[in-house]
Amino acid sequence: MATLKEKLYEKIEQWRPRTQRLVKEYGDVKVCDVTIAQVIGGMRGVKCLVTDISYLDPYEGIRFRGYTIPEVMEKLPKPPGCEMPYVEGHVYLLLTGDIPTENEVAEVAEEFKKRSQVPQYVFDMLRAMPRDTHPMTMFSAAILSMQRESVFAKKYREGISKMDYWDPYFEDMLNLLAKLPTIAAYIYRMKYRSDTIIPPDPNLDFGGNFAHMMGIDKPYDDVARMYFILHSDHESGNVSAHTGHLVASALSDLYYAISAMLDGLAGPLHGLANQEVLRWIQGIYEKMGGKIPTEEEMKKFVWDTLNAGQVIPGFGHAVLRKTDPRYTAQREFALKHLPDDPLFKYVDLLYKVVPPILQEQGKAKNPWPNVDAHSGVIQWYYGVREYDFYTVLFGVGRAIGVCSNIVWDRALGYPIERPKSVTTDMLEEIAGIKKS
Ligand code: NMX
Ligand code: MLT
Repeated sequence: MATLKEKLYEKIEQWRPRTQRLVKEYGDVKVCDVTIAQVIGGMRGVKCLVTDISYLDPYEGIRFRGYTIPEVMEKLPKPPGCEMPYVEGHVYLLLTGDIPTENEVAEVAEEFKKRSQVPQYVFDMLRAMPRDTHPMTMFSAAILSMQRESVFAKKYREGISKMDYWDPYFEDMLNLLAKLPTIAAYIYRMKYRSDTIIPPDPNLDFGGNFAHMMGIDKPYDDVARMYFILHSDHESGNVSAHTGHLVASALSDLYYAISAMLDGLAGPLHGLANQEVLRWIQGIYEKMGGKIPTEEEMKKFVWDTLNAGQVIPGFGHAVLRKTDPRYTAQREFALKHLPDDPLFKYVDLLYKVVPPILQEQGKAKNPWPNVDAHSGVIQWYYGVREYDFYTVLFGVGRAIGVCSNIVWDRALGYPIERPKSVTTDMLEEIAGIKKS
């Protein structure tokens, strides 16, 4: 059996000529026009990034390596007796584009096991931070603190060929991903469980071990697997993926890039929206004295939030124009495992009342729920009620996709990212409202 690295190299060798040919022979072919609204408006819809790891269709949602979420969940191997696939298998899929066999999954699991020991200085550093530091700050700092471990940074200093950059990035990827569940669970137990740390169990898979270190029983292992897979990748333009890609384009190593990508994920318009959803729902819950609001009462809460100039967290999207299939996957899980949970009933009610209100208000281009509208409810149900922590879970998952993308960025020799800016004067000239 070819190892993951051999298989990856084979794929890279096959892929390189396609990229090289496009640049050499078709480099002048136009991909799209760019309007002034796009230049000012966050580059929405500008096609200027390449990834083959996932693609986001506005109406269908995400496909990982060509597979929809239900297909990924069905095709990837699962631990015995579990509902959700091995995260290790998803790592294999994102990197190679192939559905792995059980043996290939076991190989990734073994690699993670060998590389999972977190250096003691990471824990020492976390313990030196004020305990009320946001968990995302802790998570990002923990990863940055390990930068000295980077294989790529060392190889670069020694003088490695550009064609081989992907190899030490791949080593950094496995070394880093292997440690993330332990670091995340450590932050959780240190901050929110009276500093009672649960050591890893080397016999468990990525998701199972995370659930074990969180101290939460089955089926939380499946929740963890589902969560990490669903959040892994969302093509390249979202803030976290784009930040990781951008930082690594300067040949900053993966520790720098993943720490930076987490900093982008920590914004309330991006990954932090999952904690904002819970905070917002809790506010309603308190006002209602714990009762489920009627449809009319809920509509009033939604309008009050909009009229106060705030966004409804968990709704809207820069690309999607339909309900996020990641939301649907979590909704299906909730319908099966927690149909009577009061918080689920809130989310269910919001699914009913928010889209027509956003449509009536007429501002949001997408009135439908995104992934963040649902994720907190499931965590809450299984006892993870400290919603500040939710974005860390998103971050563990997102690291898998962003690392895979960065390995491929280096394999295909993508250059340093450097778009061009213009001045307002120049835009006015282009618009014809000002003469030069
Ligand atoms: N509630 C209220 N207003 C909204 C919402 C919403 N959920 N979504 C968009 N709008 C507003 C938006 O603020 C903007 O207003 P204005 O013209 O006053 O600036 C207008 O509608 C047009 O925005 P769009 O073009 O529809 O959205 P955009 O692509 O700029 O932003 C989001 C996308 C996701 C940032 C935006 O929909 C939002 O703020 N949603 C709430 C926060 C959220 O759930 N974020 C998580 C996204 C998923 N993730 O994990 O990252
Ligand atoms: C994501 O998963 O990154 C979010 O849905 C945001 C996006 O795709 O823009």
